[in-house]
Amino acid sequence: MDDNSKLPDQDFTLAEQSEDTTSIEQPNERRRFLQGASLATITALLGVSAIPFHKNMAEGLVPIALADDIEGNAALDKDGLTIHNDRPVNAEPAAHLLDDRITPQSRHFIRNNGNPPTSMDVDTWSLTVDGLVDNRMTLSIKDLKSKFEVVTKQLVIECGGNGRAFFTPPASGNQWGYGAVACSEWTGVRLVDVLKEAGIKDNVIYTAHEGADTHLSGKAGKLAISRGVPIKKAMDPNILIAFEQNGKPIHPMNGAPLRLVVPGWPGSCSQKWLTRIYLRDIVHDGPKMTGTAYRIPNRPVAPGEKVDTKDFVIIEAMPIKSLITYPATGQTVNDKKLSIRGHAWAGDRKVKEVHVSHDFGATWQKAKLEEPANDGAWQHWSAELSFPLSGYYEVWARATDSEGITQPFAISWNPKGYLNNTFHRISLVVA
Ligand SMILES: Nc1nc2c(c(=O)[nH]1)N[C@H]1C(S)=C(S)[C@@H](COP(=O)(O)O)O[C@H]1N2
Ligand SMILES: [Mo]
Repeated sequence: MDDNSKLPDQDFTLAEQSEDTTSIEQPNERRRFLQGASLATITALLGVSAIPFHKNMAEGLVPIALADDIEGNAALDKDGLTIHNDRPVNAEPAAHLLDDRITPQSRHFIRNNGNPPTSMDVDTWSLTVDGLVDNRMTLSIKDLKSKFEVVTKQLVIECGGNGRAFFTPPASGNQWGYGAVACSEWTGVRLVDVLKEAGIKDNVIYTAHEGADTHLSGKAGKLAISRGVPIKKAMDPNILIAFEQNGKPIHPMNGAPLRLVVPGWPGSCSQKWLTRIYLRDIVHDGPKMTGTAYRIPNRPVAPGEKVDTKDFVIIEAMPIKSLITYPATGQTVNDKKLSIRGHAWAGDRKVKEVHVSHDFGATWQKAKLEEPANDGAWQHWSAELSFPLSGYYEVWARATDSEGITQPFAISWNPKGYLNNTFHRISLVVA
């Protein structure tokens, strides 16, 4: 496998992209080989006697059992996460490690753009709220707890680059598979309550967020990332300034002792180690708000096409997506009947339906779908499958949102590999 090969520099590279410290680990040649391989070769590589639904396999479809090269390594005290990078730390769990209804701290992915702060002291931490407000405020965590209503919600955080590993040609950045998503239970105060207390001036259009992490260059005063949301979005009562994760202090790598949680929008909006929120009368232009960072072309582009930055728009709500969290991909099962399950989520919308297929998408069966625990939480689904014969199968999941938008089989390419919400495919061998 050539999964350590480096991509040649791409000419859409822009200023903030050169700050990327990330590497490429894309198995391109192997993919091309597999796309051209015969049924006999594929069957032999899979080590099975048959692929019962092989007639449904589209030309060039790479069996997911051979396409996945995501392995589990231990990351910190996180549980079996794959490490993409150790400076800064970026790590994700395999899909089956996300089987819990509420994601444990130990399995919440880590996406760091800079160096985490060295001190995360809950007693001395302070949050400044300023910019275009009537009353500038500096609040301790104790102040937040005593001045505002404290609420607990299950909220999805998903990196805008989740699924980047599956783009061809590869997009630069962390090669996230399926696991840069989580739904922990967050306790904190509503952002809207804090902003209202500060008094929002009439000309405000955007928020701006700052955290205590430092830029990788070590330059004093240089921020690693500072993003914001339109003021209309900031009024969403599901956005929390959180100080607890799953009833415990927030994990140090997930933003202890204070972070924003903006469910349904790219994870980058959810500033960790939060120290400041200021209100602006322009679209915020902090690091990773401009250029190609967390932005996509305003039109479909050809794979590898060079796109002018003026044609990029900021990513807002994340698209409909689902995961199969049980069983793990690659399992051999002895039963011809199997219960499978997972989660689905839909940005600012709700999930209306989930369907599953065990015959490469020729037929689909409706899964049982639960209501979310609260707005901003993912929804759990389950289904019973029966397999007619022994051999290699793929199970695919596909969710549809409340506006009728369904996950696609393939997604149009974009330069930074954002918003990949194609079906989750797992492989199973029925003995
Ligand atoms: N201060 C700070 N906040 C941050 C980041 C960061 O690097 N620094 N990364 C952002 C990105 S890109 C994502 S996807 C989420 C990830 O949250 P997690 O690491 O808790 O999973 O945090 C966001 N908040
Ligand atoms: Mo992210």
